Amino acid sequence: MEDTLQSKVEKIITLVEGLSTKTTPTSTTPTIPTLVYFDVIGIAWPIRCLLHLHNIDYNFIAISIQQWTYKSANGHQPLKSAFNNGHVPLYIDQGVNLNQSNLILIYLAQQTRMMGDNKTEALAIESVLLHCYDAVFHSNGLLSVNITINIPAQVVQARLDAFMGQGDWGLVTNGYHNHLNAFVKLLEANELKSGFMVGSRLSVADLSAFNILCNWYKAFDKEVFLKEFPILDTYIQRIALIPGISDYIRNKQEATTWFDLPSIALKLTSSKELEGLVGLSAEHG
Ligand SMILES: N[C@@H](CCC(=O)N[C@@H](CS)C(=O)NCC(=O)O)C(=O)O
Repeated sequence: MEDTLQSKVEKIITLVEGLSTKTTPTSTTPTIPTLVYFDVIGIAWPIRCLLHLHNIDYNFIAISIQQWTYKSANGHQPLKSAFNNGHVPLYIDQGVNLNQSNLILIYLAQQTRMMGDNKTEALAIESVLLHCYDAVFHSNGLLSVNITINIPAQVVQARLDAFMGQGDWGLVTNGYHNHLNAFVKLLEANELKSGFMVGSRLSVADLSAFNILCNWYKAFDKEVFLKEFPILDTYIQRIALIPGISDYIRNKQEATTWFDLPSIALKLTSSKELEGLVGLSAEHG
């Protein structure tokens, strides 16, 4: 018999609680890492791409929006409550239990030599990671602009206007442009002019910047991105051509950038929005 939504949610909760209560490794801590996230690209793309680049095997527990938003009789979302901070991603291996995306990235980058070649580069990389975070979550970040569910239409429109730089709040914050101008400055601040965000080689800063620039911003508004930020387009095209990354984009990455339900968001809801962003085509369905 097919699992009901409730029983599926209960199973995932048992799984997650079994993992997340272990702050130190025990005999039952999984021997291969586990990553829990939504079944979308979202903010887990750089984590998953890094694991792919380094051939690190891991269990992926994918959560759907229906499972996440499932409410029990008391009106609570039981799955959300299973996470210490009420959010995903969650990453667990024999050494750590991390519930913050940037921490997961830094931890994995340290294990895989993707955190630069010295302390100065490591700080510059963190700075890029923090900016990537701002571009999604900070006021006028793309997430709050994109999400529409349960938000009155006027508020959705006002957020969008500000994000696109229109109206008083848009002029003050410079929305979209502020976020992307900062990426241009970060790229130009690399004195080595290597084409990477930091230093002379690929780092986790490039994985995170690629995700935000390509899968979020370019997918959200291709026209503005191409017209006003050609430097950033050249950058993402170059990063996409790195063999392990092309392989990840073509063969592994999930079909959607966000939830596959148009009623939830303005854009970034379907695999179509990912097509042609970097001149590679997906080889899977
Ligand atoms: N600071 C956290 C924020 C994570 C976060 O907000 N994740 C979103 C998905 S991208 C989430 O859990 N959304 C569902 C919710 O907050 O209920 C991190 O970077 O990991």
